Amino acid sequence: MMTTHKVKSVCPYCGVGCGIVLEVSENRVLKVTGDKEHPTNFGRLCTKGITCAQAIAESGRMEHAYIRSARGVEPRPFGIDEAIRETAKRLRAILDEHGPDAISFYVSGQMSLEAQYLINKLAKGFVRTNNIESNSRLCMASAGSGYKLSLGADGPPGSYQDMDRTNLFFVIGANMADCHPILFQRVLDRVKAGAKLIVVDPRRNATADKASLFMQIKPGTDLALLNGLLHLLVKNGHTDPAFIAEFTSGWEVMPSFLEDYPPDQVSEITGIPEADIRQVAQWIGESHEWMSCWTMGLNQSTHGTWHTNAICNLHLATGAICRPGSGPFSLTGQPNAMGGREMGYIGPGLPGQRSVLVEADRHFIEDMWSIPRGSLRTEVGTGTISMFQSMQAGEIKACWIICTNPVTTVPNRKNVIAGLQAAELVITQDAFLETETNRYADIMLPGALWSEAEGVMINSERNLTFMQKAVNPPGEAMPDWQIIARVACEMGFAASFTYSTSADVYLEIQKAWNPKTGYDIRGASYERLRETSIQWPCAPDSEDDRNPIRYLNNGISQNRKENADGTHPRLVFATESGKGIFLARPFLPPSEMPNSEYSFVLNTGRLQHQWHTLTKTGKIAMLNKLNPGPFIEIHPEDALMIGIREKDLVEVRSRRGHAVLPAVISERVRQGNCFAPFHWNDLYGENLAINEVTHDAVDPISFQPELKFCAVSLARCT
Ligand SMILES: Nc1nc2c(c(=O)[nH]1)N[C@H]1C(S)=C(S)[C@@H](COP(=O)(O)OP(=O)(O)OC[C@H]3O[C@@H](n4cnc5c(=O)[nH]c(N)nc54)[C@H](O)[C@@H]3O)O[C@H]1N2
Ligand SMILES: Nc1nc2c(c(=O)[nH]1)N[C@H]1C(S)=C(S)[C@@H](COP(=O)(O)OP(=O)(O)OC[C@H]3O[C@@H](n4cnc5c(=O)[nH]c(N)nc54)[C@H](O)[C@@H]3O)O[C@H]1N2
Ligand code: SF4
Ligand SMILES: [Mo]
Repeated sequence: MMTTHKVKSVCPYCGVGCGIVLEVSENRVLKVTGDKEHPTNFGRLCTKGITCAQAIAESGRMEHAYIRSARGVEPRPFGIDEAIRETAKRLRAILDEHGPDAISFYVSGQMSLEAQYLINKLAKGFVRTNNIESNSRLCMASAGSGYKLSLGADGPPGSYQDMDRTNLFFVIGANMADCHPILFQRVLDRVKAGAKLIVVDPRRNATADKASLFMQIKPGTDLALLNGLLHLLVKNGHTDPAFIAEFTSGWEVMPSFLEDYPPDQVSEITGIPEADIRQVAQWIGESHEWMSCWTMGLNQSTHGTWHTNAICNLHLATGAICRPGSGPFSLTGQPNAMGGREMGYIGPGLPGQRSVLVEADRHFIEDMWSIPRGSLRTEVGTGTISMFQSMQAGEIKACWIICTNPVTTVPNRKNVIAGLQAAELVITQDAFLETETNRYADIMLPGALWSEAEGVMINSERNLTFMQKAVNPPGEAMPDWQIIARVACEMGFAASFTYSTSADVYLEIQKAWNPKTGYDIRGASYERLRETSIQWPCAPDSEDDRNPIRYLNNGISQNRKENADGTHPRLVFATESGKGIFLARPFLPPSEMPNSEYSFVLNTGRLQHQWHTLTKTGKIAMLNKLNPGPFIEIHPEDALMIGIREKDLVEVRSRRGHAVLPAVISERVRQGNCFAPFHWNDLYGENLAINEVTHDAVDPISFQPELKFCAVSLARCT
């Protein structure tokens, strides 16, 4: 008789982080259901969640390591031990000959916390380079740097529970209905109970369809709107002067700065009717509790950091932060991007929300890793884009890519391809054999998938969920953390990378408690996590699984602050002064504006039933039926003007390259704008890759590229 058992885990797709239950029999997952006890989804799952186990088996998995004897030839399978030795030997040779900065790492928000921690430890502590980037640079870097400047530390101050109590949702640059579907269900439950839903987006997406008021903004003009709303809140007497006085600094300059954003001018810049701007300001001002949710529409911009600052300004000015039902809530893209940010896998980061640029942080981590003081370097790079440029220039000679597919997902991707071609050594570590990036690899290492190993993932609201192992990895595939640890050992760092289980790695991570930011997972042991998910800050002996509000001055996870008069403030932000900081951020146009030759604005993004580069969802019949193929959305007036009909092949051309996609004529986009999903790439046909076209100008603070806005021409293919 067939016996089945159940294991608990987390959905490996979006940053909502839904709990799942896998029904397993004879090394196969038979069924996936939502975990009714999980505080994120209470049993609900979207289409991707329900089907998430289907890509584990018979889906083109990489079951062995592969090595290419020369560029461009077919790779040959190798034993995993031999491939790990070869990887280590070649990395070590480059390190010895050219020094630490000849090596680079490009990693992912879809790896477990343990793998993210180890790769950063290897890069910064042992190879001793800060050349480590992750796909979060394309995703959450702006939200992270914005939070740090406004509130002192990365990560949202509130939690999903705010959604059950708020009176108004201000959703800007986020298509929650498609990209965070189960969280959006929670939003809609609250809307049914009377809360308002404001949606700001240039595209009338599925989220906008449910809005109480939809603002179809001109792309790239969000700063004018955000400043304009604060202008009206001030004029309407809807700010909270007591909160501003006690918990913030920098307000002095705001009223005069905001004078430049009267509603008539904001309407002119943004294309939103003045009455709507006034209405939304009135609603926000009158809402007892209100929260904002944003994602790539604001982050993927050359002013991404400023967007987060402008949102924080609104919350600090209305005192709607750090209390149930209110706060600036940046939604995370990938299932463990929050974990990666906490581990410091973007540029200068160190574990526990630390940075190589801060001496005390370096000393703490040097001691934790038992390396001499002064080992950690302070020279830092300028992001993913420039890392691939340094490869092209020959400065970086090796790149180890784990759990990400940059040949398709980095803007202006020709630079990525040229960088990989110029590098002496390209290592990819992926769960699947056929990916666009694997085509450029010298060594390919087979990673186990989420359900094939133990580990932890942390979602948008700082909630840690344990992934139990459900099945064995196929062939010689191995958990990512273990491949990293073994390569590190072979490189000569065995004293610091010998771990027998992921639990050992996690025990080390728990030491990274940071009393400055409140980052604290000391109380979230593997033993406890096996029973239930836990939200940080979580101090040892803490009994609550849920810790929904940060920056409380209770002296538990964060240092307690005392005022000169001996009193204790209720809230202390992670800034030097302990106050939230107002930052006046003027509206500036995007960096690449349309002109007569490239007269349209291209917007790119996601569809509900596919995931990024399709290595997983593209193999699932149910999902392919729902979102079958690529397209470009064009407004009917524009289509008429350039003579394009439904399904015609359209050439989308920019200064950098072109793609050819079938037309969908749609009023969802504004006139002058077009939209294409970026899911379908080289494996699905020629000229599909939209990142041939996109541009790679970056935000000067976060180094996040402006993926949501570039100038293109459109023409019917003849
Ligand atoms: N189904 C599905 N879900 C996913 C993913 C997936 O691949 N598939 N990926 C996950 C990841 S990693 C991420 S980062 C998230 C992304 O989640 P989202 O950011 O919600 O998704 P996107 O489609 O990238 O774009 C969001 C919205 O930004 C809008 N936008 C473009 N330009 C502007 C602008 O100038 N101003 C404003 N206000 N809005 C603008 C777009 O029209 C779009 O509606 O989704 C996660 N969830
Ligand atoms: N034009 C445009 N481009 C974009 C965006 C956009 O909005 N527009 N969004 C950007 C954003 S926000 C993001 S997050 C990136 C995402 O970009 P990527 O990270 O490049 O996209 P994925 O397809 O998720 O790539 C994950 C890779 O890891 C592999 N993999 C999956 N699970 C595992 C595992 O457990 N172990 C290992 N070793 N490998 C695994 C998959 O097979 C796949 O090859 O794209 C960015 N690019
Ligand atoms: S909402 Fe996100 S985490 Fe939840 S089931 Fe869907 S894809 Fe998975
Ligand atoms: Mo993302």
